[in-house]
Amino acid sequence: MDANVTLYGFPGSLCSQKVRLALAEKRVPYRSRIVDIELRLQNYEPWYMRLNPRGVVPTLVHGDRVVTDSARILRYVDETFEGPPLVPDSSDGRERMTGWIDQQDRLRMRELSYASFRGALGLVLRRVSMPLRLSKLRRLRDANSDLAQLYQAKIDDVREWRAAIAKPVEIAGIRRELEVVLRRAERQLGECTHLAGDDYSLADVAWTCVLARLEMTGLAPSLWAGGRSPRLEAYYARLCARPSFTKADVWNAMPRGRARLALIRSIRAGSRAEGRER
Ligand SMILES: N[C@@H](CCC(=O)N[C@@H](CS)C(=O)NCC(=O)O)C(=O)O
Repeated sequence: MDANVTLYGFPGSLCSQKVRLALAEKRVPYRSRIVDIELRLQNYEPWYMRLNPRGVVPTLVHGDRVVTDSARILRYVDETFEGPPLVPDSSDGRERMTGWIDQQDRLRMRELSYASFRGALGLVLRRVSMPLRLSKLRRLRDANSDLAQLYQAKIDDVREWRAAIAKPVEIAGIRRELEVVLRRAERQLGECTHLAGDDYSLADVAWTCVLARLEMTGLAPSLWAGGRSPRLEAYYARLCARPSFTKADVWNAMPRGRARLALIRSIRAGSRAEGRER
């Protein structure tokens, strides 16, 4: 474990998974600090807002460098650390990679996920967690005048998030955008084995986590699995078979049984070893 690299993230967060996957692919040792974004909402605490002014995970701290935003962190990890290169050599490949990362970034996966989680968890996330988020943010805004603007921006962000997940039309729009991009990916995979070319790249890191999220939320069968997009399905199977998928603990299902208890304990403890028992 390298005390010089710390990843502030949350086990189930898609953006944190992207960064964990890139670190696993590059074989970078790091210290993991869990920021609970679901129950205790530690991402809204003043110490964390000072680190990541948008109040989101992940944040990578390397020495005295603080890097936020998962797409930027992916590039930083590739440029800074030794290990297999995750950016194509050719300018065409680099352009394709950037295109796929941007398309991933534009998808509103947070809104789609929260609208799609089923059962009691879904209800709690939609009905209970949103008012709690807003009341905590308002309280912290009023108590921390130096951060008031950041808190106000986060309140606006959470309001939009809450409004979006309550509007089926808006969620259907996000889903349609996703369908278009997935069809494009199916075509692309007819030309090369990975999204940016024949080598694995940061684009595949990002899309591994999106496809896993769609599997976890039960959306995969109606979007790309079950023979709908055979190339994408085979590609996803190859991504899941990479050792990094397990090492980085990319979630394609909710943890259950002992794994769930271990997860709750590690969230309480605030840090955890890399990887999760399945
Ligand atoms: N563009 C940012 C988005 C980060 C983001 O939305 N993170 C989510 C988890 S995947 C989060 O922290 N949500 C909690 C919140 O917004 O309160 C990135 O890629 O890092």
